[in-house]
Amino acid sequence: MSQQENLPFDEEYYQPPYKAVYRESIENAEKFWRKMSEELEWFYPYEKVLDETNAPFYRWFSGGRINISYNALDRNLKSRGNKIAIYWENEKGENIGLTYSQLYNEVNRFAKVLQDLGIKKGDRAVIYLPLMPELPISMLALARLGAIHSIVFSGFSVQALIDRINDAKAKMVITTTHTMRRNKRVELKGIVDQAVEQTPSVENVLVIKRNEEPVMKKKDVLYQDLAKRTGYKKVEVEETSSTDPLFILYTSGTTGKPKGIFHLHGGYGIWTYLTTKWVFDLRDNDVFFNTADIGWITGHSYIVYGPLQAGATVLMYEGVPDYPNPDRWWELVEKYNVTVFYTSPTAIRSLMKYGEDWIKNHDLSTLRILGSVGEPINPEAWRWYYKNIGNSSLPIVDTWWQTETGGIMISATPGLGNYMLKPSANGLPLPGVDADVFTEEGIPTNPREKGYIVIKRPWPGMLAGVWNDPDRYIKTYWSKFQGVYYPGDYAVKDEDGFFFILGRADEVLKIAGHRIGTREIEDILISHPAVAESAVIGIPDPVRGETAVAAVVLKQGYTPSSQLRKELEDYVKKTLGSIVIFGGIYFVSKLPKTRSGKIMRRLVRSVISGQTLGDVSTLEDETSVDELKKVIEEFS
Ligand code: 6R9
Repeated sequence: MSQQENLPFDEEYYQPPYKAVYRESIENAEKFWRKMSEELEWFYPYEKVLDETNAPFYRWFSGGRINISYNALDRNLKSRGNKIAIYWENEKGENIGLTYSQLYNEVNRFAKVLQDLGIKKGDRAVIYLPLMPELPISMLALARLGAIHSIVFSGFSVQALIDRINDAKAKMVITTTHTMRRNKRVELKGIVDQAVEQTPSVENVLVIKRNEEPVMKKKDVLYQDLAKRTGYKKVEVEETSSTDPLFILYTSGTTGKPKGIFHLHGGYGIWTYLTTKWVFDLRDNDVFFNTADIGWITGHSYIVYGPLQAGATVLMYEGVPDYPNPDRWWELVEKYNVTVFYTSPTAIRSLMKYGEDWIKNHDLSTLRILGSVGEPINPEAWRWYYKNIGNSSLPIVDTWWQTETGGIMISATPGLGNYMLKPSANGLPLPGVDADVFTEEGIPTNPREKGYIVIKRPWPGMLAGVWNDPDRYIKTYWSKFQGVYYPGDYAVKDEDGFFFILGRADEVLKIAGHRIGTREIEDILISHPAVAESAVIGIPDPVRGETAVAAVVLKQGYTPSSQLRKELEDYVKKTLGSIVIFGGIYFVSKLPKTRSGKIMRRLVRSVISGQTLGDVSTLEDETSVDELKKVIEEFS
């Protein structure tokens, strides 16, 4: 980013202790992690820092007993009982504040209700809730019992819910009637009702009542009824082992079937706690506003588990940034004296278009650190954020990480004195993160040469595996290069060791920062009666980062029309979720394929984005490419 000349990026901005801490974490790993783990409370000490006997199924702090919900609540009760843990506000300005002791009480009451419904250690429950207080409450309650939560983002729809419930064999679904978006009602329970018709493992649907009477179905139980009967009682915390699963979060990969990434109480607990402190530097008087949804990993780790274990105050906002006006977030920053603000490049770009007047009327002077996550941030958005929200003086931590990594891996670390920012760079690896960039052949690239980012040793926040699919775990993450973790992103590293993440190296899209696989969209498209075949690719979008474009072959008897195009779009949104945003659907009579019949998505992408085709020697029928070109020309 050429406009950042005034930014500090020379040696003197390496304040201690980042360098020393990083060096210690690599050279003296065992001792380092022993020391770090002492900051949390253990029921029983672990035997081994890192158990490598079943690599790559590495296990951290094995033999120990620790519970993340206990560390977030019980541990903080003693010193911070009366401190606000969670502020919540919605579009209308309705709000509540829960202190650590109130949150503790709510979580215990919720846990008792769950227990009475037969939920016990190891059981899975799917949570399908908007950003309402019961979302973190139910997570922490399940974790308290040693049960495993799997949150499905409320922007997903019926099919996505069915697939996740069935893969996890969830015993329970926790939901509510609806949420409000731009003053419009968004139905949730109706979607659950449809889904549970196809999910035999579900015994109960626990319905949380909001301001309307839910229509109850046969498996439904009303939370408020049970909670009233239960009252506020303490529920014994389950002394889970470090290696017991805490949650499964489904994420997209290169096939149509989402992967159940699962994380464990010990390693994930320590990683989210430490990274919260290292990156966001949270102290006792901070108010942390993370605009992510808890349905994605960013919310799991940095609305709930990291900040609450660190004893911080978080702000949760149920609504969109530009309703009722485009200053909704700045209003909240001012009202709650937010000090650390974390958002996505897409959100920044969507607010840029409204101009700066919406910011000027608000006092943002409490802010001290800004963050970005989810996709690479483009220079214009960075500059706008830095200048208008950061008053040309605040550090922007551009945090690179993934569902799989549990927490932030590469970023500046103000909590360790490292404020060093470089144009377009994510920053340096966090302590314990042994990152590098490899060529296709698996050797380190030269400085500034593009390659694949890799992590060369296990770290505590790493995924424990893919639920029900150990082979996929090995194949996806540990097979491209021998013995190192492969995240699937392109990157470069410069001569000072700074990493620049360039984007996905696989068939995964980031639409408005939301991760979705092209194959998942293809699978839904071909389940529509009119569609015979489809190839979905991503194209750049000025606001959303990327959108999905589909080339579709229709079945006999169907003819292309703008009406059918609209119908397919709606069908995908209704079935998979509203997060899928199309940049175009093109009807063709055949797709470019190899002689062995494989769809050549690379060629579809080249044609649609107007790039040169590259190697076409395996293409079976060149007219397929010509036709697609023609269709696109006609369309535009
Ligand atoms: C946390 C999260 C992971 C993918 C990741 C990468 C992209 C995330 C980024 C970034 C550049 C950043 N990504 N943060 N790219 N700069 N600061 O987003 O998790 O939804 O699993 O997505 O997002 O491509 O591989 P997840």
